[in-house]
Amino acid sequence: MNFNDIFQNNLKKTIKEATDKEIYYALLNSVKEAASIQGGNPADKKVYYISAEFLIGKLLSNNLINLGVFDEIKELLNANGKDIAKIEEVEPEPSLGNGGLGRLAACFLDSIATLGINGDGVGLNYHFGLFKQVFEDNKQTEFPNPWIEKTTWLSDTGVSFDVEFNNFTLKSKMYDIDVIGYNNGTNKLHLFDVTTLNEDIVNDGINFNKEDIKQNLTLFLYPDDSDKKGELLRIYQQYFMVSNAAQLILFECEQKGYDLKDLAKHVVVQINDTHPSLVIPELIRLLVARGFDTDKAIEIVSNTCAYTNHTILAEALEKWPLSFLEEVVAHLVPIIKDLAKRIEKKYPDNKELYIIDKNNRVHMARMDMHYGFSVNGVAALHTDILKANELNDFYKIYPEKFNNKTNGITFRRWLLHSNAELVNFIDKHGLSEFRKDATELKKLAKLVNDKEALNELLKIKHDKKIQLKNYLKVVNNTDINENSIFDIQIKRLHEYKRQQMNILYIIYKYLEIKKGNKPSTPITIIFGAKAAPAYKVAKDIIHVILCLKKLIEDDKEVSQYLQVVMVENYNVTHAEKLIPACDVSEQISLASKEASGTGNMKFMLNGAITLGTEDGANVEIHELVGDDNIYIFGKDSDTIIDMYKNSSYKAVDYYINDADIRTWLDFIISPAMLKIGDVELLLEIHAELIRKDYFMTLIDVKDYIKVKEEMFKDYEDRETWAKKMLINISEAGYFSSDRTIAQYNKDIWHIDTP
Ligand code: 26V
Repeated sequence: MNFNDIFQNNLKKTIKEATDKEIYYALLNSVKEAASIQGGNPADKKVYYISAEFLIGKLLSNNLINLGVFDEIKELLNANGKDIAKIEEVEPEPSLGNGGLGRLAACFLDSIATLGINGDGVGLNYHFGLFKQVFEDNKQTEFPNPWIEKTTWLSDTGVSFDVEFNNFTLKSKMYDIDVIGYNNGTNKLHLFDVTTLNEDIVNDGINFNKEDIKQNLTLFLYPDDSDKKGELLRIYQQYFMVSNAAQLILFECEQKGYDLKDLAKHVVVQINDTHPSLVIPELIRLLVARGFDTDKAIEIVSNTCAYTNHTILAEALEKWPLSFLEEVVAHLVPIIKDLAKRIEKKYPDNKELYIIDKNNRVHMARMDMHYGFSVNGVAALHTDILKANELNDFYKIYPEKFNNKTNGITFRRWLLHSNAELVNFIDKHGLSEFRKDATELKKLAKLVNDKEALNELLKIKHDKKIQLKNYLKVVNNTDINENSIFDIQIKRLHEYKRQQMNILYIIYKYLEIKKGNKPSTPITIIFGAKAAPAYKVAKDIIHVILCLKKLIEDDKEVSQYLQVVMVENYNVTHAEKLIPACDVSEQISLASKEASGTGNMKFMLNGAITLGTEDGANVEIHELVGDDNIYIFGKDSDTIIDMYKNSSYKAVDYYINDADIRTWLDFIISPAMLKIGDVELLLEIHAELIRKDYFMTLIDVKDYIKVKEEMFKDYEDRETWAKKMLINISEAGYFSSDRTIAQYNKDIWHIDTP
């Protein structure tokens, strides 16, 4: 196959004559053609990775990289006066995920295909994604984020299933996106849609009639579920997703002539968080409909399904009222009740194991653990906490089901694509094998005393900072100082991630500069985060950040030394520019609450140094790089878990007893801030932090500021800092999602690879 020929054929005119858009569409069509020529990853067994989210990002460049033709095409375009970066800009980015969970699913698909594993993703084709974030009046507003154009990565497969709800049946349409393995076969991401969708029912931002299921089902990911109608819509979405998945699985098995009694020999279903959990009763229902008795159907399904847990936060573990399920999919309810009864009979004395609780809520995770063969957490600490606390009752009865799979990231996107300069450096030092075996990066450590190499690393970082500066000018209308320290916190906005603690640092620093204590090197603190539309406190935190940004911008005395940036509509594309330019990676969650984090891995791989708590995968980063190459602060997870048990944290005590903390908090409602911001919102967040602070910002804030200041001081010794960068890059190989997926396959999936 000659990709170049395919491309010229699709373009139908010379590159010089074509517009960037025409080139993009021609490349897109060429990639699809090449992928179909390349074929799949055949095996007797197949994994179906079912997920409500796949945060795939733009696809063009990554597909070219995985096909092995990126450099060739880049040069060809160059020779004809075109710039691949400009072509990339034409591509719309789908926002089919909230954050880490959805991006992980995308990294996993890349690695599954790359390792030659037979495996497809299954999800929903949300036309408007999560939402597009726009800042107005220092606040987040939400708009639809359409991404499906006439020429699109989606291919209509012609496959369709009927999905039955109580009062109507919906016809699905299956679209596929190619998932091209790096130098390997092509798998599929199947995105299901309804034939009756109507985009025009969206009015005024992201509002629409939540009850009009036929027309709204695949409009948005996680539409606001702060009321009953929203919750019901989520159940409609989830059932639609899993019923299609289950029908597809059985259809493919029957097509291949497999005996469904051996389903578990041919299929493994990976349930990504609890959103796809209804696949368990749905598969049982379909098997019973095909003549299996219930016991046998349950046994088959239990040997087929595996569950991944992504959070210990109780409020994020789904528990649907049985009455809601009755309203949407009554035909699943007898099966769920039967599954629940069996457990009640077996373990009558432990209500914590019950699938249906005394309030008639169905605990989805519990169903997964009882009727699946594997339960995994996503980082070592997270899995340990699940075993010892949240899921301890289950661990006691099913120790053999529990396993850890520390998350990973695809190096194709987060290194090869986003940091060609660093790739060059690695190649130059003879380590190009890292493409096949990421642990090859360890050998970079040999350069730790090589001044020239260390200077090269610093130069690369500086170049990436200039690139980011230029990028933010265009996309965010912001001018940043490339000679400042880039301190970056990019992740969904949630109180447990403690963006508010970073805010308190900014206030502290602002006041220090006002007092005349200027930093040796200016500091740029960059945020990127979307807040769930109904999550009030998160939106208030964004408001504070934007107000502080304005306050500092307008203060010439301070703004030369401290700048605050909030990147609008943070997404994968922005991340690809931000991460390579970062010096300080903010990973400051309340210990025990961040299951893993994956941004932390991307930053490390690109030579940023972590400032973090002993939480999630930070713990493993710490172990790998050692004390000298990471900055750890704050209370550990054991202490925090105990404090929750004893309800011993009282934010107000910190406010009363610590004058510094009081000063920083009160700054939020100072006249200068009230002049810029919304008085009500600022008062609200101020009160929240003093009265409640559920995620204990104040317990760690002083240690955080102390360690952050040490870190900035250490930044001044450029050579020592460059050594830290080098060690971080060299130890990042462990976090390749190829390693993670190889472990999933070895321990859970057992699929033969070439
Ligand atoms: C979601 C929500 C939504 C409603 C408000 C409260 C709340 C709290 C937490 C969550 C998280 C849901 C699951 C999730 O996204 N987990 C993330 O999964 C990543 C991939 O494994 C992991 O790196 C992150 O640490 C974890 O938060």
